[in-house]
Amino acid sequence: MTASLTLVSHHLCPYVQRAAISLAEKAVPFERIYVDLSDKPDWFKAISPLGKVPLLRVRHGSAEDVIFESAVILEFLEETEANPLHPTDPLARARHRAWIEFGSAILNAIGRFYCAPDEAAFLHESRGLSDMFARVEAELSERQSGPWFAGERFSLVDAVYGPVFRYIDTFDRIGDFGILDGKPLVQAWRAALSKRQSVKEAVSANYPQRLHAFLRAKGSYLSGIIRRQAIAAPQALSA
Ligand SMILES: N[C@@H](CCC(=O)N[C@@H](CS)C(=O)NCC(=O)O)C(=O)O
Repeated sequence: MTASLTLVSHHLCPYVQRAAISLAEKAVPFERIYVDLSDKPDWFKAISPLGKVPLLRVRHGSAEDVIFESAVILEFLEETEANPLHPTDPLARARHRAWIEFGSAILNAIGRFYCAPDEAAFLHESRGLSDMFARVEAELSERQSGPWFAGERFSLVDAVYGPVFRYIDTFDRIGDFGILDGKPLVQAWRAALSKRQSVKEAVSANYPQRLHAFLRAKGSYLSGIIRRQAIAAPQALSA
């Protein structure tokens, strides 16, 4: 496709990352610009119907279209760019789309986990997350082999779960919450994704520090744990 693409991003957004990973896997050149979601510029409000990132600006000649919603952006890239990341079989493709949706549900659960106001809510959300990953473990156990969700071929499901596991990396630096305990296939998938170049390069180098500062400022139960750790060991978590 001969269009120039701009991915309107935010440094921490996992939905943006899935689009960046897809573009990298397809070797499609694109520009990336960042917006401050706490102070959205007028141009962004004008072109983002839901006020959310990611947006994909597609410029062809002097015309421009804007696509919103990450799942739609992924599908658009599948339809317009080479190097497919969806399987060709319709049933397999439907299953992949369903697990992408499940990945979004996990992201919502992660948001509830780090926003939980007190210990009871926090434990409830961590159990909920553990149960969701148990479902993923069961799904992976149906596959013949790794390293990716569907075996040898990296797919859009992988592009979605790479950013999911990035949260778990940061949570692990804060404490042992046991979310992935007893889930060896999920752990192996997570390890493979953390080494994939497109996944690594979907965020900037200071992403862990940014996410850590974001979580600390939430005023949640998790923020309290981070603050107490910072008092006990001032250097440990900022590295
Ligand atoms: N369903 C949307 C979710 C995107 C989303 O939630 N983006 C967040 C950042 S990760 C956002 O822009 N939130 C707007 C805000 O914080 O005001 C998608 O898949 O693109």
